[in-house]
Amino acid sequence: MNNLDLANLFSVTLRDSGEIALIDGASKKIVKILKTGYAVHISRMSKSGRYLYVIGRDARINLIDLWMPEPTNVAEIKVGLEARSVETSKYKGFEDKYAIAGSYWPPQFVIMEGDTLKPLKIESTRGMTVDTQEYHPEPRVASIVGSHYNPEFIVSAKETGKILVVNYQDLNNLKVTSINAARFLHDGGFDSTGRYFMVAANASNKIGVVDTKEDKLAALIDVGKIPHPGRGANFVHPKFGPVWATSHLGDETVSLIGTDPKKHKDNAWKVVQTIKAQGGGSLFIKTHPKSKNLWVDTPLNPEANVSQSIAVFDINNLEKGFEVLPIGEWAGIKDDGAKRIVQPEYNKAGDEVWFSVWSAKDKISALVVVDDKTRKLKAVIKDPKLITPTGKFNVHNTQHDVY
Ligand code: DHE
Repeated sequence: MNNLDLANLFSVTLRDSGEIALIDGASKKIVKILKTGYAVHISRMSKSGRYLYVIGRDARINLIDLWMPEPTNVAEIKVGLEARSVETSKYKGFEDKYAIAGSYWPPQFVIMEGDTLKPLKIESTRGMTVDTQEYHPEPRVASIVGSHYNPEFIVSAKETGKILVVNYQDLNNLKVTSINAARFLHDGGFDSTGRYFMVAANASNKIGVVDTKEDKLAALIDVGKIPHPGRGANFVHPKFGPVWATSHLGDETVSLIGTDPKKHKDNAWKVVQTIKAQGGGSLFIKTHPKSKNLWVDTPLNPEANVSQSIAVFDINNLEKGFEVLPIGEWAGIKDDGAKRIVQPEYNKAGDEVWFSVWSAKDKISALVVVDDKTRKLKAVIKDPKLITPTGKFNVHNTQHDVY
């Protein structure tokens, strides 16, 4: 019921104001700012692209209907006291039907009606740890993805190190497959085919791989120190074939893992190459199927020149090393804000990359848009309303798991 180019809309987390900004990808104009939960965290899209789900750290979920005359908050729920993740059912026949949210406290996940947020099923994550098999009273729910291969949600329980595959076909006779991975599961995403879920067991320095077709652990891979992929980056390596990459909080490396057990069997589920980026303190890494660039941020690095810039690699010539782009400088912010550069996110076409310039709440922040081909500055989005922008979620890319 509106004329917005919804597929290229960005939902931008305004962390410290507890809001999201919807920004039009072409004009870079703020379409609307909506109130959300406290210290708002991530946005996810329903399969059809109609519903946008936003979760705050206070476990408040906002359901925003993008198809109304103007995108509007149509439902709200608090699923607990503290939470980080929300996802929606994406399997054929269940598009937009269910939403799921995982909480840190209480240790549980909640399955809801996708279009009303009416809670249908609450399940505890309490149980035994994978290694010592001791009872853990409060395993927090970290990342959740919606399977493309089965009517299932894949739920990572942090402290037990278990990945719960929750079948939503029959909520009264709920089937949950519990897969042993490794402790301290955190963030992750799919490989390029959408079949394998790659999740960081961060303090175990491992990536777990779940085959979401067979509901089995495909591998547990040692990587660098404290992997933090976000959803990771998928690309075709000139030598090793399809890979998925993660950067790390605890060191400067980027681990590339082979993800094609059919055509590149010898490389599958192995670190085929390790490259060095600017430093530790990396949170997110990104590329796009149409791009030849691999972007690695370092917002938590103690050196200002590192946290305020971005490293970019040429996928076809990784050995060459990286180029550093001074995104913080490009934002043209004169005051002494932290200006941490965080979370590269592509537009729908895959020809521009958006970065957040994340300053303190009372300082000026911005979004900087870079032309992907030329690596030159394309636009700076500044507005007093853009308070502490961090995560950005392009509707099309989030809807279709493009990353
Ligand atoms: Fe996040 C994803 C938890 C701090 C920005 N963050 C995630 C996910 C988890 C998580 C479990 C995966 C969700 C999913 O995919 O279902 N984050 C936590 C924390 O526990 C932690 C470390 C501490 C806290 O106090 O919450 C934390 N996160 C942060 C930040 O400080 C960041 C940088 C800024 C902010 O806005 O809060 C931040 N986290 C993000 C973003 C994603 C995310 C942008 C989604 C990335 C993506 O590309 O999908």
